[in-house]
Amino acid sequence: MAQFVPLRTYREYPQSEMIERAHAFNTDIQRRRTVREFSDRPVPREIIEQCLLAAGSAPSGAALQPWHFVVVSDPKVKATLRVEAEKEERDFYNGRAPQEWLDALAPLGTDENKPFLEVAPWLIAIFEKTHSLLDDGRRVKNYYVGQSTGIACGMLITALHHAGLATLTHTPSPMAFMNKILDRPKGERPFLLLVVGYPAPGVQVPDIHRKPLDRIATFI
Ligand code: IYR
Repeated sequence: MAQFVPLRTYREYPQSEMIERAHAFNTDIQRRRTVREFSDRPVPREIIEQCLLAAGSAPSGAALQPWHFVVVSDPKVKATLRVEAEKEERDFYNGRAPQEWLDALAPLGTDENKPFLEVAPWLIAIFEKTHSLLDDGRRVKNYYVGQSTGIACGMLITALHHAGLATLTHTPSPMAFMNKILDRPKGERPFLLLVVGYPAPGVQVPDIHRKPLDRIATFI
């Protein structure tokens, strides 16, 4: 049965303040860049926890929250993830990926070496769940699992950026090894592996640019 409570958290701003906030947020989020070299400087767990709670507030199909985050700081687990990811990536870069895909990746300068999986203080493995276990013990199907988990990941990346951390959305493919290493059941599919930490000192990023508004949006 549906049960409702008053919406107490919504906050309206004067229009001028809304415009200012929209500009300020865009300016700040435009500073976000994916980095592929991380510092080993430690990052307090409390920051990760708060960002995960922010991510967990994402909208989801039937509000079933079809995601699970495995947060890794154990050096042994990170080392194992690196070994397994690099195995897949070696195959990817040496035959599995079609030339067209490798050409698309060329501007990013990526290769099969993934030292960041051991260097960065935190790895967050995100799993999408085909089913949820309700509080009453019933197992139910989840809906819009990819969209929901994608939104949660976007919010996680945004929250981490807002906190002052850098991320790398890493998608070793295939990612089945993540279930084994991180002990997740079959009903949870690896979605992505987020690398989190401070950027390495002096890190460089690809000289790529974001599309202007008229190439990403149409107003009708
Ligand atoms: N998974 C590989 C390849 C890769 C694919 C895409 I699409 C990227 O945007 C970046 C990399 C890797 O992580 O190197």
